[in-house]
Amino acid sequence: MSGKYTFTMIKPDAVRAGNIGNILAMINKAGFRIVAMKYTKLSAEQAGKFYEVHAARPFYGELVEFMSSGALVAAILEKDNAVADFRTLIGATNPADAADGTIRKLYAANVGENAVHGSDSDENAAIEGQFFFSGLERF
Ligand code: 3AN
Repeated sequence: MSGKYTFTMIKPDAVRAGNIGNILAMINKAGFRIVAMKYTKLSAEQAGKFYEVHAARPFYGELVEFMSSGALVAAILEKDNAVADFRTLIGATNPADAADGTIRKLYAANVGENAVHGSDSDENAAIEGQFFFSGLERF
């Protein structure tokens, strides 16, 4: 079982498509509580830093360009078993492989522009949350 917190972003593709409200509704319905949230935009430098762990991957340049291409919604979410349950809710990285009813199945176009981010471990959830939010922005 994972811990109580995860970190998410509603990515620029989903923002452009007008799906912020639909995705937040699914997150609420699945039982996650919003601890922190902001609507913001990353510079290419900031997106590069956020995805530093993927720097050696062939899609890194494309990923940084996409994640800095428009506004996004960043949030810290709370629920028992948050990391694992949130990854179940969003579905597989590639929407073609995502289960029916998942956020990516419903709203993602392809593996690169896949609508939402979800932390892959408790440790990364903490690091990613700190990237966007101070202690004063958490409730
Ligand atoms: P996830 O977001 O499901 O944890 P990761 O951590 O493997 O997936 O990848 C991080 C992000 O990199 C993905 N959300 C996606 O935007 C992008 N990505 C992953 N694999 C590819 C790929 N094969 N081609 C393009 N972009 C990719």
